[in-house]
Amino acid sequence: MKRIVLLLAALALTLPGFSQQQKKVDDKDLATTLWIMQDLYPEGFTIDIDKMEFPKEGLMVSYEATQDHFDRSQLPAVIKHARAHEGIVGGWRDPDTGLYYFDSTRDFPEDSLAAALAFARENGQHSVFDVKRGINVKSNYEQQDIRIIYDCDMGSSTDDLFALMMLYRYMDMKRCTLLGVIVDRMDRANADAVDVLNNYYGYPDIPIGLEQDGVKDPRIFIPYHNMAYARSVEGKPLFKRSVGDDGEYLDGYKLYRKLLARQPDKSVTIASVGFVTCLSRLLQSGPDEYSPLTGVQLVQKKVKNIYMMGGVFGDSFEHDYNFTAAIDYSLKFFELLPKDIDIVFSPGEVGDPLYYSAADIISDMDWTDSHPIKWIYEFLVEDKFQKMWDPLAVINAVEGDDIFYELSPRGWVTLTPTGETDFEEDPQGNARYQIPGDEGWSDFVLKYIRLLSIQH
Ligand SMILES: [Ca+2]
Repeated sequence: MKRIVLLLAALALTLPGFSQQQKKVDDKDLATTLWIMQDLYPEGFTIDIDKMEFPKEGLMVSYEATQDHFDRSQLPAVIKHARAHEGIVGGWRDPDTGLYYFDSTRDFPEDSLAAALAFARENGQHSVFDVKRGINVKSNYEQQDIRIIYDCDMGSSTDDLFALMMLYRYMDMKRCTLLGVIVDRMDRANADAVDVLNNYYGYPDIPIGLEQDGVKDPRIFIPYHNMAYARSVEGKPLFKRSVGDDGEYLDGYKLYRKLLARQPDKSVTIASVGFVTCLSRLLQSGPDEYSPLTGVQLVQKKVKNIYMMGGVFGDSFEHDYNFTAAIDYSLKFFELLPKDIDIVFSPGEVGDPLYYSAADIISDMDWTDSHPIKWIYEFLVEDKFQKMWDPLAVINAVEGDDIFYELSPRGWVTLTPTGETDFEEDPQGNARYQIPGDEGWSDFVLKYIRLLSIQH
């Protein structure tokens, strides 16, 4: 009978108005109630025990001090710690042991992911729980020296912008170093757009290269390239720049050569989410002022791996755009790329279900009136959504191959003159491709991108 009464008490916690009526809950009753809540919330819960409310947002990290508390007799210690700190208790079931754990928990604002992750690592916690999105963000990654060159066709689809935004956020989280950005879509306005983003996200000195002999008149989905020249009603530039209107950009392949020459051997990861014209010209290049090596030798010596948005594999019937837009360059790229460099393809079908709507984009950026991506959505593309293709190559490049993705077996990829990517399985091969995830996976990845989107 008592159990039923307590069950009802625990249920009442979910009712609005409960907190008003019953501000103070005796710690003894609270312990019993929390104990019963494991049956009510088999998936876990987070509760503010001072207000007796379920927080609606925030990033939750357990304290190390209350680790391994799963027994009824340990609950008073959890409550005592929580009362002395943020007053938040989390409960969750470990799927491996089946045990239900209770922790005193610290909450961070949802735009403070870097701080939450740092605290999680200090406290030996594997993850940070985002209450609003219902996702866990891993914190126990191995801190690696990941040096990335980002190669994009900025100025058309906005997923190139979001992928770059993620790289800045990964930089904030000390998870990678962005060595440079290559813009493989001709027209300096596209490089100027990157100049804006570099400044906006606090990395004004990241070098930018611009393709000067690439795809002629590629199609443009969303004409946002003029964002760099946006003005206020008073005629002042809306966004800060560091290269500016008079500055110059190195030719894309030249910047590759300059950056690669200075890096340790086999240390550079390339995330390529546009055309491969700059990469192709790099591979066809000869010695110059930056390096006595040929392009092929330089890539072989310095590049560790490539994550590339493009290709059509498996059952997909979609046409590839990134390779076919400049097929001669693409064929050269596939021909010249040294065979010992790992390459992971991210085919369009993996990102197809990841719709980021204009309304969600604008609302995720409601913390500021001045934001270049928000500006695009407010003034140019109000009613559209964007599929998040390009971030998938970037996430893979930073998070590694074992965490987010199911990858194909190894093999070799050859490009046909009509732009098909033929895959031949071989355990010795250098190529793999991402396998599309299920609905839950797509939902999780989109939420993760959105969580990074709101950081500032
Ligand atoms: Ca792209």
